[in-house]
Amino acid sequence: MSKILVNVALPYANGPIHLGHVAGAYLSSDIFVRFQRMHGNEVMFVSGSDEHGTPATIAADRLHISPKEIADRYHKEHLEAFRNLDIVFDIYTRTTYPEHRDTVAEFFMDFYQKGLLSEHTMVSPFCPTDNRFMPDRYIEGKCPNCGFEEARGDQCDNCGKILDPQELISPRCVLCGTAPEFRETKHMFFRLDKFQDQLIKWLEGKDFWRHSVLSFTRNFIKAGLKERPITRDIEWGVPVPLEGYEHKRIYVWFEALLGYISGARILSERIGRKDYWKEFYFDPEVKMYHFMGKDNIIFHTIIWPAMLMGRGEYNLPYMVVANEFLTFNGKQFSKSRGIGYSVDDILKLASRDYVRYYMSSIMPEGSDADFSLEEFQSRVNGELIDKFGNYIHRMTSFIVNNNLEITSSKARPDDQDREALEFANERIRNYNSYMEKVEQKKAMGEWLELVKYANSYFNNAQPWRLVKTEVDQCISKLYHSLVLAQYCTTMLYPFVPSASEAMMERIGAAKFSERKFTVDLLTMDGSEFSPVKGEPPFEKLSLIKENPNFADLRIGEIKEAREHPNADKLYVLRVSLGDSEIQLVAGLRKHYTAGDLKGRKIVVIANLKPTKLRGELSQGMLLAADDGETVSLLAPIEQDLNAGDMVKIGPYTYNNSGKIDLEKLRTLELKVESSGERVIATASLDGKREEITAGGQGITTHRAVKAGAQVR
Ligand code: B3M
Ligand code: ZN
Repeated sequence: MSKILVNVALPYANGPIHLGHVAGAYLSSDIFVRFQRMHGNEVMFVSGSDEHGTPATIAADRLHISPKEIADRYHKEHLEAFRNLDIVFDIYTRTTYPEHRDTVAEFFMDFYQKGLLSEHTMVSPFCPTDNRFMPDRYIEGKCPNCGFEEARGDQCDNCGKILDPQELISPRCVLCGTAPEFRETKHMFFRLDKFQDQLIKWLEGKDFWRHSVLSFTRNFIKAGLKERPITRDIEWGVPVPLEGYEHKRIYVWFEALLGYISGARILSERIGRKDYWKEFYFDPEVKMYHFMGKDNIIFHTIIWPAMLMGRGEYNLPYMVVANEFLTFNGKQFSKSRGIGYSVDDILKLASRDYVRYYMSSIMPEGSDADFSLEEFQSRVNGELIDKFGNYIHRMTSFIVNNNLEITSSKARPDDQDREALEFANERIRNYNSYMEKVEQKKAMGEWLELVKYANSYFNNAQPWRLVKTEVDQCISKLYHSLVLAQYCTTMLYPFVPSASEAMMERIGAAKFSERKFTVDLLTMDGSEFSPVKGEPPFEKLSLIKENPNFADLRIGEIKEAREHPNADKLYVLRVSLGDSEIQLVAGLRKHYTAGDLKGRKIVVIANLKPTKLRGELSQGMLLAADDGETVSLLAPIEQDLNAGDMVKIGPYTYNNSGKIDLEKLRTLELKVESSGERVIATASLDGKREEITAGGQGITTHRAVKAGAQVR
């Protein structure tokens, strides 16, 4: 039995956990931990919320709430999302915990006293309107490289070029539009350059790492390591324990990495073993694994080991595992554009077992993987259900229906049985080796091989024929079949824990009921069974039904509102749909002033047949609720959506079926219904009442209207 430390990248607490995160690091690490524990190893499994940094403040600014409120909301949501996928850490820490601040101060001062920090003056963007230094990401302007108008101060999202805000053409503050001044400001730098040789030496023994991780890291070091600023002119972050730095904070990445240690320390306190964490960080026998998405590699293979080297007595990572990206029908996940699934979204469509099964089978280990609902459905139905679940269901039902008592003493292994067990042991050896190397997709392949073999073993044995004439032979065949089922279920456990537990109960594996999942279940000796009968264990997925949503609903932004020249109740609006603009004619002059409308985020039907209203073209329709007294435009609950973002009806985005007329639109019976203290918009689609949502959040009205009000 050995100790293993598993640290998983701390997700930014600023948006929903989506399947890209799950595929990137979180599912892999959970599978690895369950496998190691099955082999009797003592694992400490740490992750948590990375709550500081510009991602949190950008989200907070957009929602006009504090970064702390953002962090509180998403920390809770993330923990929930992981638990709902059976991803259970020993601690899911927070970088806003006071113990984290103390750990950061301890490391910072240790480096300061050792001369591993140096102070330099930098030139940073200062916004005279906001009267504060702005993080580079808060400055945008024209990219000097490609001319993109909204390039960010740290990187141009269009051409990917790393930028310095001073390179931007006509830079402006994203919050207020003011042109920034570039002022001098002092910061502390971590002397990463001092670790160049030590890191190269440490990497020599890492040829078992994934090629992409090792080569990316070696190339980065070869380019020459430079000292890196680890303080920032920001308000939201971990304080800097230095005179004169009261208004500065620690750079988010430098402190977030220390979340692994502060998390381990907090866990130790919680379990009443204050020094337990030291057993994992100071014992050179302990293997430290890191799991993260590929955009976090350098922080974990260069900065983090250097920080640990800087302290001297800490273990260094044994293996850094980075998966590639998950795309959705070929596109990157985008909450606002309705591409891909958050964990909450996908669990509305399928159980955690099915999601884990499919995600494990497409794990982006060596290259990006693509998630498709079609493949999700076919893999779950065709493999987990048809090959695994139904096989166990048929076998256990047969045994119970025929009142057969299956014991190891009645096993009479013949050549075929010995061959079957040899085949199984070969699969198990490969499975264990792949799992140790974190090649989990290949390990799953071994599982599927054995499941298919076990199916044909059971069918070839034809127990339904044997039971009539050779009961002993029948019992012996069924015993070996139950052993194969025990092996398959045990191998599946790290991937699909809940379903595996249910299947173990179904076959009535005695060793399981005593000790749950241990590697001992992968040997035949001592295996006894008391199978039970039950309903078919799994229900087939039928996700790919015709998408009935014919309405192209979008978030729009009113750019301009002018009075209609020939109608005193109508406005002519210019509305942005992100990458396009449309003109709408709307009868809102009795309910809104033009100034009230400008800049407002609304919901638009973008595929209504165009028409002329009193001579003015109207290319769509905006949605407003009217309860007979008050008229209110529909609006997203939180304003952090962009013009053009998709609006779903239930789980469906627009099915691209083309232009519709008002009569067709009316079949949606759009209205607002009460939901807590507000109303939310709903529609009738395919005979079901569905909620209308955008970016995972509901659509409401910005004025109080009565529940039941029609939307037109
Ligand atoms: N929060 C980056 C990310 O969420 C960062 C990981 C920190 S691990 C210490 O992608
Ligand atoms: Zn500003």
